[in-house]
Amino acid sequence: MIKTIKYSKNVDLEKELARSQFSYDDVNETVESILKDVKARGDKALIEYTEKFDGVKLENLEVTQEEIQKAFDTIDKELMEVIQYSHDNIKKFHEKQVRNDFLIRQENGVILGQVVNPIEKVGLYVPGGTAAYPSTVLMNAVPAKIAGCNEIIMVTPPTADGTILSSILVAAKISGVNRIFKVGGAQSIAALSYGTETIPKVYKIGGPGNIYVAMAKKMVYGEVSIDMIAGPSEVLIIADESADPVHTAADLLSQAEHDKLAACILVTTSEKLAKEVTKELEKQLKELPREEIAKVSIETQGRIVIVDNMDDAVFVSNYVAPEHLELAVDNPFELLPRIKNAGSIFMGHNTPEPIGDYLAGPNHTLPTSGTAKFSSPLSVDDFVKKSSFIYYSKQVLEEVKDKVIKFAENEGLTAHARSVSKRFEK
Ligand code: HSO
Ligand code: ZN
Repeated sequence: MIKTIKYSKNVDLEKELARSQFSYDDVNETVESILKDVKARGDKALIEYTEKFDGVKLENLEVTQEEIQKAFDTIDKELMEVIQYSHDNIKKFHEKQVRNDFLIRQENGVILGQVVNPIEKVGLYVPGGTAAYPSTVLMNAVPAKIAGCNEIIMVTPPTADGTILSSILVAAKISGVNRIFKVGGAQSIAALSYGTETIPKVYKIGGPGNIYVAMAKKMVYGEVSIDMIAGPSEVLIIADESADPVHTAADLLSQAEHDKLAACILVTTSEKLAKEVTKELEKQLKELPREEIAKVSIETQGRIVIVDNMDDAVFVSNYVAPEHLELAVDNPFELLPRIKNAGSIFMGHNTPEPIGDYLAGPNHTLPTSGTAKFSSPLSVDDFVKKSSFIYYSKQVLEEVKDKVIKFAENEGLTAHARSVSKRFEK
C-alpha cells in the first residue's frame, strides 16, 4: 500500500520524502576497465563486448541503408504515422527555442555581438531491451537537428540476432540522425568519446541509459560534454477534490511502471481523494503487465501527502522540484505562476503526463531528483554554443587605453598593458 502522511510545518520533508538514488559504486571498476580497453583497442574491443553483453558477433557495427529501408518496409504503418505526428509536434515546439545572434552598435563605433553555433558532432545513446523507446530518439535527435548539428551519431545495443528495432531506426531516420551503430553499454560511450576506426569521436553525448552507461558518461565528462545524469523518474500530482481518483491513480502508475525507484507523489487537500486513490492504486496495479516494477515503486517510493490548503501543496511541490508535475485542479493557470521548480507541468484534468512523454511537443528529457531547482528540460540550447565578438576602432581604443593599462598594472600583468600601449608608441 502507498504510504500517506499529513503535512504540517513540523513535518520533516527531507526525511519523509527522501529519494532513493541509483548506486554507482558497484560498477565503477568495470566501467573504468571498459573505457580503457576501448580507448586502446577500438573496434576490436567493441566487437568483443557486443558478443559478451549482447550475445551477437557482428562483422559490421554500422547499420546499413538496406537495414533502414527494411525497417520502413516492415514497421506497423499506424505506428509510423504516430512517430511522424509526434516528430512534427516536437519539431514545432523546439523551433521556438532557437536563439538569434545579436549585435550591438555603439555610437562611438564599437560593435559587440554574440553568435550561436551548433555543436558540430553529437552522440545519442538509445538503450536496448525493454527501454528501447522511439519517443526518446525523437526527443534527443530533433533538438540536435534544429540546432544545426551536422553529425548526429546514434549508438544502441543490438538484439541477439544482430538487429535494431524498426521503430528505433524509423524514429532515428525521421528525425535526421546521420549514422547509427550497433553498440551499447559503457563501450559505446567510450567509442563516442575517443573515437574508433569506424565510430567518430563526438563533442557531446546525450540520451538515457542504464547504470553502466550513466557511470561511463560521468567518467568521460571533461573529455566530452554530456547532457545530464538522469536519476529515477518521478511525478508529483497536486490535486483538490475536483480530481478523479481513477485518473489520479492511473497517472501515478504511469511513472511507477518505469522503475522500481521511480517516485510517485500525490499532494492533495482532499482526504476523500487520498483514500480513494489508495484503493484504486491497489486495484489498477493488478491490471498492469509491469505490476512487479510499479508495485515496488508505489510501496517504497510512493507517497500521498495530505495538506490543509493549496499554499501548502505548492510549497511541498516546490520543495520536491518534481520532474513531472500534474496540476489536477479546475483552474491550473491560477496555480502556474506559483510553481517555481518543476521539469514539465501538466495542466488540468485532461493532460495526463504521457501526453508529454509521447507527442505534445515539449521535451520528455527532464531534470530529475530535485535538479529542477537549477536545471531545465533538454532543449535546442543543449546542442549549441555561443561565441562573442568585439570590434574597436583605433580612436576608441585610444579613449580606453589608460583604463586598460590601469587594470593590467593592478593585476601585475605588464604584457597585457603593453599590448595596448605599444599601439600608441610613436
Ligand atoms: N516518462 C519518461 C519518458 C518516457 N515515457 C519515454 C515513455 N517513454 C521520462 O520522463
Ligand atoms: Zn514515461
